[in-house]
Amino acid sequence: MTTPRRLLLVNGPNLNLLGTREPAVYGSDTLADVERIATDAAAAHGFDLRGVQSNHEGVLIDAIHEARADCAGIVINPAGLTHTSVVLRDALSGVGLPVAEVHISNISEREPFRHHSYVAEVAAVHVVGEGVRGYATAVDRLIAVITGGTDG
Ligand code: CA2
Repeated sequence: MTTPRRLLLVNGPNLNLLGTREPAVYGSDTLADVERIATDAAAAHGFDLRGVQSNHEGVLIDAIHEARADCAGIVINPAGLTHTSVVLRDALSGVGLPVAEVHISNISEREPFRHHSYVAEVAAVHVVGEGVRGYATAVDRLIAVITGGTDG
């Protein structure tokens, strides 16, 4: 089977509130802006992108499972689930697709409870602290992993 030229973008709990508060930490862009940034970055490589955001862990896990059917990789900001969720990590490792983990803020420079990521070990790409532009970085680097750096 040929590799599909599609990515799944997963945004975890509370990221639907982006742009509404805490601009000093997360900036003023909205979730729609994030999805546009990631979609444009993917399109520059001839990929399309399906975005999902949910405040419910099971919805995110179902979307990750469904990606096996038609996606070549997953870009994920697990939000607070980063620091708590073994089941999200198991879903990502279970589908076996390459994963890029992205965080808007630099989690290693924030409160100690944000320093550990359950997802980090199953991700091939890690982007932190670049703001919402980090989603474009994550897309670029994940596509390089998928295509072996040839973009083809
Ligand atoms: O820096 C990131 O991208 C985070 O994944 C964001 C999570 C946080 O729990 C992680 O430690 C780091 C928080 C997502 C909620 O974002 C909001 C944004 C604006 C207003 C309210 C929540």
